[in-house]
This record gives sequence, C-alpha cells and structure tokens, in this order.
Amino acid sequence: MGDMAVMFEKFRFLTSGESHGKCLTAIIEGMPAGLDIDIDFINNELKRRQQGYGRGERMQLESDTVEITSGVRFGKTTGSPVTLVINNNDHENWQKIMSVYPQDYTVEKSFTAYRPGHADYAGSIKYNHKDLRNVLERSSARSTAIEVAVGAVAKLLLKHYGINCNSKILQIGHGKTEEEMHNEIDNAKSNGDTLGGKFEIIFDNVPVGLGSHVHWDRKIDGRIAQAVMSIPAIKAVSFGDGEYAAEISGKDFHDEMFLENGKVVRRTNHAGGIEGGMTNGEPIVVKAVMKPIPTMRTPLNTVDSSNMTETTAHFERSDTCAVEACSVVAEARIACVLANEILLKYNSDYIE
Ligand code: EPS
Repeated sequence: MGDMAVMFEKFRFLTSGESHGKCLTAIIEGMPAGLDIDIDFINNELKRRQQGYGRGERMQLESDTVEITSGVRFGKTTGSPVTLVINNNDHENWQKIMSVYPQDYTVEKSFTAYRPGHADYAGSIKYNHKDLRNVLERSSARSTAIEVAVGAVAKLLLKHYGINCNSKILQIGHGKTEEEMHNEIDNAKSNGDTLGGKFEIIFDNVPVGLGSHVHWDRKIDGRIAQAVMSIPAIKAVSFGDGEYAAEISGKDFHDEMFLENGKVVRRTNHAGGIEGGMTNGEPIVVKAVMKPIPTMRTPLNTVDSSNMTETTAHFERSDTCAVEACSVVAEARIACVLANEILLKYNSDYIE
C-alpha cells in the first residue's frame, strides 16, 4: 500500500479462515481507545446474518458467536488491534479434510467439476489448484460471518456518533411482497433452483462532507460501491434513484434546496445522500442486486477439469436464497467504510 493510500485508511482489517476450517478470524487496526464494546450487539448481528427465508442446512449447524482475543479490556477498546474469532462448529466433521499436515492427505471431498457462476474456474487456474476445494473453501460466503462481526464493531463506533442503519428487501425473483417472495423461494427450492434479489440499505444522521471530491479514490460513493460490489454474488450497486437516472430529466432528478429556519433542507433524496463523492447530510441510500447462488441442485452444464470432458456441476449443500443475509453483510461493509471516514474526519485516538 502506498503512503497516499495509508493516509486515507484509518479503520483497516484483514480476515482469514475457510468455510470448513477451524475458525474465522479478523484483526481490526485503527479503533480509537475508550469505545464501549457490546458483545451481545455483535452476536445479535451474527444471528441476523444466519437468518432469512431460504437458508440451508449449514445455518442449523452453526450458532455464530464472537470471541474477542485482543484490543478490548473491561468492555472498552484500548487502541490496540482488536482480534475477533468465530469458531466453525462444522469443522469437527472436516478435521481430516481440512488438515494442515501432509500426512493427513486425502481425496475425500475433493472435486473437479467447475460450478458455473462460482470462483472455481478462474480461482483454480490462477492458483494452479487441481482440487477445486482449495478455491471453494475461501470463496464460500461463510467468510462473510467474520465480516459481519467487524461491521458490528464499526457500527458501535458509528452509533457513538449518532449514525444508525437499517435495511429492507425490495425484491426476490419476481416477488415484491413478503408473501410473493416466500412463494418464489418455495418454488425455487422445489425445482432445485436458487434465487437472488434486490435490497436497500439506509444510513441515517450522517454528517456532511464524508469522502472528498478531490480524488477519484476518496469519493465515498466509489468506496461504498467497492465494499458492496465485492460481497459474494453481488452484481449491481446503485445510490438513491441511480438505477432510474437514465430516464429521469435533470429537473426531476436533482434534489432542490430550500431554507428552513436558516438551514438548507431538501424535500427529495434522489441522490441517495451523496453529491460530488461526499455525503450531503441526507440519508445514504444504497441498493444492491444479488445474483442467484451458483451452488445448486440443478445440474448445470460444465466441464470436468481432471479429464476435460463435459459433465454437470459439483453440488454441495447450499442455500436456496440468501438475500436477507446478504443485506446484513452489506450493512456491515458500508459501516466499515463510514467508520473509516468518521475516523478521518474526527481524527480520534480516543473516545470520551
Ligand atoms: C454459508 C456457508 C456455506 C454455504 C453458503 C453460505 O456453508 P457450506 O458450504 O458448509 O454449506 O451454506 O455458501 C455458499 C453456498 C456459497 O456458494 O458460497 C454461510 O455461512 O453463509
């Protein structure tokens, strides 16, 4: 990372872990000292990610809870790196298969038929793997559990500054009402198929001027888009009414300004709270579209990499629809971007 990049990265984190490995881990760097860490809040966020209509068997095996192994003392951050750990309950059944020791080598659970839509094909060529499990294990959406824990810590910081968030599912398949969405998921499940959908995340009470217009990589819409777009299975991200902006004229799209008690106010928020790559004080409104999960019971045509013959794709247990879980992950990812911007703005080493 260059000096310039580090200057604008205050809240940083790395995660590690595989879907069936021992645990998922994150180290957060840059948390100010003195912030109250509510572990129940973090665990409740993890629970939210595990829920949602259409989730599969894995979520019945896991009861994700966080262990904090550094950076917090007597309920408050110390300013040191914060380490978070979530154990994978299912690892117990995969100890040999995920072993780090060469003497445990086994071909059990290895597979060679690419899943179209997943990371298997490009990942195995890139890293020269014959066993596609080496790609599956890290590209699985299981990794989003620890990201939600990191996001929960970011949310605690944002809460301290009065910033809150909520999300809502807008569409699943063709369904727009809850009942229609559930029917769509039931139908997909009985056909061995999967479904994606669209959701909306709103962050309220955001100060004016997070992000910057001065460089492309400091624009907050770009940073949020990157954070949301890189969640597994996300294929589109937009702000406010951005998805309709091609068909709305300037007269109707831009949010006019008025004065109320000497303050600038808006009566619309088509921009989704961001103008010129900076927050404008209106709620940040992000919409994202998740594609259907590519691990599916329906036998999709593919190629077997071991003998280069045509075959049908590998199936491993999976969810029918994980859009609700994905919206919780998106909240977490955006919270991390905003936490970074808040720390840049207030430049705090500690919180009183
Ligand atoms: C997931 C855990 C995974 C999958 C799912 C999401 O666990 P397992 O592979 O043991 O079933 O259930 O991920 C995918 C299907 C995928 O293709 O990434 C989780 O914790 O959210």
